[in-house]
Amino acid sequence: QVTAGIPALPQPVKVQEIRHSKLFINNEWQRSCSGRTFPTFNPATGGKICDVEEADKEDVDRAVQAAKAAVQRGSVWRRMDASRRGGMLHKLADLMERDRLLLATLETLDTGKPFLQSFFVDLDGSIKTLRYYAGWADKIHGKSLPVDESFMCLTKHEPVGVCGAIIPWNFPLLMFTWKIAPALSCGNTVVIKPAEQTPLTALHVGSLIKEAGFPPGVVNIVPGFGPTAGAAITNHMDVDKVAFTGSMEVGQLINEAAAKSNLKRVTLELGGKNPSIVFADCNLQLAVEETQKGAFYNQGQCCTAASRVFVEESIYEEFVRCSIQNAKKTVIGDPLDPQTTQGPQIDRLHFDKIMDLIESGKKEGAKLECGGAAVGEKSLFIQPTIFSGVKDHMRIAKEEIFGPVQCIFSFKSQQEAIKRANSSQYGLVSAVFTTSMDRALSVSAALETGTVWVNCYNALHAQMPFGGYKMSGIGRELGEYALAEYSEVKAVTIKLSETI
Ligand code: TXE
Repeated sequence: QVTAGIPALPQPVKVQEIRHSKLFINNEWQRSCSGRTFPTFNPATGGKICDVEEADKEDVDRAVQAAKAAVQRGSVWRRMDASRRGGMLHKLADLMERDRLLLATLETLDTGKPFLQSFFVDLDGSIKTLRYYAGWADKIHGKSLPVDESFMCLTKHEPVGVCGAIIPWNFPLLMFTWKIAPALSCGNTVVIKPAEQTPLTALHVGSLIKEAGFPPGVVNIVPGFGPTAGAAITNHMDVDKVAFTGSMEVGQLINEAAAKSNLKRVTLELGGKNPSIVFADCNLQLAVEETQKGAFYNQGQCCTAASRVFVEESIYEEFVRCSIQNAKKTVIGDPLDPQTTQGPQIDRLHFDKIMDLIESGKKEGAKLECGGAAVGEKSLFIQPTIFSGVKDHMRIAKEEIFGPVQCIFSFKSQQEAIKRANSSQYGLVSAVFTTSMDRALSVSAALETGTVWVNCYNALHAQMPFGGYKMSGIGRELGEYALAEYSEVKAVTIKLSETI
């Protein structure tokens, strides 16, 4: 539909009933062994969307058995041509495109994120990730190596086996595809646990996985809670690798459980307290908009959130003033309304954590420039909040807030800004705003983070590796780098009887 040359915006669909709420094991919809279910809620209204079957240890055992059988030597999946594996990932991407409006609607219902963001960011990123790894499937290969003496030496890249995945609620579909796409491209099988707050899009994609023709057991989806279903995956002796996105504390538990069980391979994508450094020679409007997008995107619930914005002293006041103006453009409301740019926080527990940190900012002496309170009495919406005059020792300067809160600091010298930016246990992403390419290059070389954005923010691409330095994680997702996390390297050394 096109009105006066402007294409109509995509619209959410009416969801009459949730079709998939059971465990997806061996390409079948199964009840949980315990018979237990748990509710999932719409954070915008507080209403229950539906009950979902709750996986526990026994269900995870069933899923792992299915995944193990599907990846064993001689299985259909193991013997399948690599190019066909890639074709199936493309097919899955096609089906997600077909169901894009429904998936975007479900994502918004379950998370509260604005519909257009679900449609244009989460769905777009998920589909592109699947296509990117579809292309890799028949290009994953080893090398032949020139060793000393008369040997023929080559390496082969083989699947790791059964890959466990545990994902969070802030980007349910995107995290689902970031995990399954490289795993399947490399020929592994997967047991994945969505976050207990947001199981719905993963389960819908389960139905698409079956429709795309993946053999039974290749992907198994076990909605449930962390200490039960999640821990069963990390402790399992037949899970060969676990990939996790979530909090640093749970990341530590997972690494420990992996070490104590079967030394399964571990990749972790944890939190951040991400610095942006804004120099006086920057394009000010661009820096204001990008850092604020970084701080407020997805209600601030991003591991990449621009949570520490260091601004050079000479432009500090103007930067704060423009940031306040920019924050006023935020449209808080029903996330299904395409005009809305900010929805509710994910749940009451998380809402309370954010409000507690906002209070701590006020108490510890940061200057509240705008926001700082909830919207309405019972809802989970929080006003976009800006603190200026933030000092490095304050809680809001050190702890991951994961809410729509921007903290602005001032700095005098480049050296000082770099030192303060790096003085964090985290090292996920950072950003630099300057029109000097020379400065951009030297500052990005000095920042201890897995990603550095120059004059942009949240610019993520399937081709680019993503992951953290220090306590922000282990390993890399996306790009060619992620293939190494889902492959074992086999070195084959052949003695030659003579060298010609
Ligand atoms: O995370 P958890 P929560 C940060 C953010 C947020 C805080 C808490 O600061 O405020 O973490 O959020 C599963 N064994 N991030 O409580 O608990 C859980 O079921 C195995 C950063 O939601 O880490 C879910 O599937 N699994 C972040 C997943 O871990 C366990 C995204 C994440 O939940 C488990 C989300 C256990 N013992 C929160 N306990 C990011 N990096 O983007 C929980 N889980």
